[in-house]
Amino acid sequence: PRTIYLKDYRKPDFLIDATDLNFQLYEDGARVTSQLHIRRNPDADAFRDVLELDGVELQLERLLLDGRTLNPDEYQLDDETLRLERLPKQFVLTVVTWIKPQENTCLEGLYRSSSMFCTQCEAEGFRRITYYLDRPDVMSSFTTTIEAEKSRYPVLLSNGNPVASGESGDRHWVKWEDPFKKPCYLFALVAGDLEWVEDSFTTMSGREVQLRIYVEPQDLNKCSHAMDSLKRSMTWDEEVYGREYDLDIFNIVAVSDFNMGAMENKGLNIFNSSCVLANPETSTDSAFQRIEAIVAHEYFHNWSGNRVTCRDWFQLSLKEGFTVFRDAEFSADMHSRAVKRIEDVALLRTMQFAEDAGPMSHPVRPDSYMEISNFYTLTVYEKGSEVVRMLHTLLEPEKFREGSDLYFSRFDGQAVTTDDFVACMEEVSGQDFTQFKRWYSQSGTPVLTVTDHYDAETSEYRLDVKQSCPPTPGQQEKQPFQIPLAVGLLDGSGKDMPLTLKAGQGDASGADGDLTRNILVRESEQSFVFTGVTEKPTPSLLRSFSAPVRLNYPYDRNQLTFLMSFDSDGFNRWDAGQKLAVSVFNELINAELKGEQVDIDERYIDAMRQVLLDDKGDHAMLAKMVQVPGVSLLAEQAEVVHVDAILNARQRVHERIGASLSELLLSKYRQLHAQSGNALDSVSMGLRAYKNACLMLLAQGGAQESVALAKLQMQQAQTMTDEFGALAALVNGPDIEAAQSALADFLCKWKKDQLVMEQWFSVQAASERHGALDSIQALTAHELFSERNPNKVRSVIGTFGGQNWRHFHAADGSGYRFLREWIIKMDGLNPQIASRLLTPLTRWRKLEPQRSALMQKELQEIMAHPGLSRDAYEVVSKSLK
Ligand code: B3K
Ligand code: ZN
Repeated sequence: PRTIYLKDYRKPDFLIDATDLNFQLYEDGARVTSQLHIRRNPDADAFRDVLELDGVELQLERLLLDGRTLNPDEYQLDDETLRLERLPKQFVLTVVTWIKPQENTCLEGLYRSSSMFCTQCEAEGFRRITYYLDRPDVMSSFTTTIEAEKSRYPVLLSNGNPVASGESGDRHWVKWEDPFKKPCYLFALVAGDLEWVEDSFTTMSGREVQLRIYVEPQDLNKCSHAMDSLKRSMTWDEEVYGREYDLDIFNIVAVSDFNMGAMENKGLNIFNSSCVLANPETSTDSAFQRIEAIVAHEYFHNWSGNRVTCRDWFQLSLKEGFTVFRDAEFSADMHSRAVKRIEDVALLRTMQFAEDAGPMSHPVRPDSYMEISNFYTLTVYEKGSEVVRMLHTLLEPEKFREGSDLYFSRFDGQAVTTDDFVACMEEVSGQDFTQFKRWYSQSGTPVLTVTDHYDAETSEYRLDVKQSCPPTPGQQEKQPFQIPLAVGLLDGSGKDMPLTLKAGQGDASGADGDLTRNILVRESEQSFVFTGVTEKPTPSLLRSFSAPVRLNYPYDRNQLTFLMSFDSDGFNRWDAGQKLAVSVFNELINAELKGEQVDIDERYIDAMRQVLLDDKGDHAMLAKMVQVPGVSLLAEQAEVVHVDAILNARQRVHERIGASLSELLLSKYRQLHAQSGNALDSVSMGLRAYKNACLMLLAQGGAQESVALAKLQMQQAQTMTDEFGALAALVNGPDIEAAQSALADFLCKWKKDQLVMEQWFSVQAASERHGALDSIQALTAHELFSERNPNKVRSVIGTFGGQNWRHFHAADGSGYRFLREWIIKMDGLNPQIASRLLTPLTRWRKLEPQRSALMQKELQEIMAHPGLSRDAYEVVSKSLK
């Protein structure tokens, strides 16, 4: 496959001013007639009179130029392009293609999901619908007419507003018009027998918008949460960014077969049903929160993505990083800011850091790709969001808002770059972001190594900061980054000391006397001196995770327990606990590798005890504080991953928590259970989260009491959070029979609900006890499993490879072999899904030698497979390099 480079970007030679589409949908295929109003691009870099339209798996039936049918010798056709030369300055091209949505298993372009037709065009799916300039910098006015059998497809939807409709015989049609120009990746169409819930929203300028969520009839009772979330998002974007919705209609459709979470098509968002449908009986609190965030994310794209879009796919983070930042701030405003930050950073540290240290490592703005679908990554999304967050920190909220206003007004209706975005932030703030922009171009996770020195005589406290960044593919040497490092200094009683930075010793945001300052690290080595520091402080560094870096500071465990109790920064209180836990784990792991026995440091158990004794803290936060670091985090932080040593250490820690803290966990559980109820507010959710965390710790610690409690909780549960929390505790608890019978009961109760069953699949696939390879194989043979449904594949195969460390990494290589077989099977059906399943195997270099060799062997097998997709080829070849 060919590699595409950012440096080769050229403006399009032709523009498509208007795109008129007509779809005739049948049971055996679809006829697409498109009329393209094309003209030469006056701003083309060096105009070439060759029109190359993208098209994949299309059957071309007719081609007309200004109404005249072209003969096959007047154009060239190959597998991926339709080429025309010697064209007039301006013309209408009519293209008629026949496509087969029924046979489309890659779920890009137009395909069938249950009994409906739907589309997914980002990034390059539109070329599977008709020949087109399938690139985001070609923006066009779309009209879409959909014609289908009336009884099977009473609902016909596309972007914009319906402007006409009609019937003839058993068929009917609807014509949609989108008043906003858009690139074709934002095109959408849905046809099906759907029902809907409806609501409305009045925008800040008083316009009335009709809101609808379309679902299959059985899901009508699962729409209200998404609808409420949508209205909250609309209000928030008006209040925080001054952004108003711009069409008269906003539609959401839930589909069950979908490659990702959701898609922000103009005026017609299409969602994976798991990311929009919820009610308390069937959905956990985490699902509620995830749905709220995704609904918001897709809605926010209407400005950050649709009104202002990307020039090319290298700029993907322009819309994704910014929109993730926007949805994270929205969630922080709706719930607990510290808890949201903890969740996001935990994801970044376990998954994005691993990606950035692996063979697919790439900058937030990549400079090359083979298959763009492989670049919808944690780096582009989550690290991209961290980069926008740092700009927000450097500008502070008011200036940042000015910058975003400028960005939206200057580039409205255009396709632009991350440089254009940063330029707006420079312009309003007067800051120079030349160095900052390395965050977009350099890959890898920077490492900050901090040491300190206190001088009692001068009352000066100095931080010595070194930064470095490990080599990544294609980037051996790195230039220093500009890093905002948020610092607080605690006195002996745990109070923040006012901070005064010594003149001439680097910059920091804020003012002298502030309790947190963002010092600006710009050099590879740099010192910062605080004056008037009356006693030796305990530093609280990288507060709220002010930059996406690894921080090394030689904390001793007493300092960490001190920070856990007293840090005024909630995120850092949690992080101190994490650091303490990780250091205890590393001690256990290293001892085991040397064949030694060490005791678990009592200070860790004591710190957990203190958390459990805390009666004042926020429950959602305490639930995070009692969590034991997962295998993925420990693996990411290790130089070489010794799976058995990590699993044994976790086992020991859980048993020890069980032995020392069961009484306390039990009483905490009972106390929280009595209070938690089934309301859906943040406080009740926090109570349930904490309660279920206690139950899980009891189960993992082997406490027999956990079995009876979980059974009872499951029987009496009025919310899925309680029901599933109990099931998970049984599945991870000491009584195998109790777990089996709970799984059977749960299946019996919920087998009609696909989304609930996906949870049932994944709780088993992740389980050390119930997820041995033969059980996983049985799950893939289950009647409710389907290899055509990405959610099912993710919940079994994806969960097994990503979370089930014990069995996926079985020493005989059976887990690796199983995954390889599934990757090859899926690659023939759905390359995007296959490519995602590859991730755990790409980490082979970090494993100890035996496992590493076994994993490498499977990658080589995949590589040798004939007809491998471009998606899988890119990941496998880069992983083996
Ligand atoms: N923009 C889509 C992602 C499309 C992925 C295509 N492979 C969802 C989102 O980020 O909002
Ligand atoms: Zn997005």
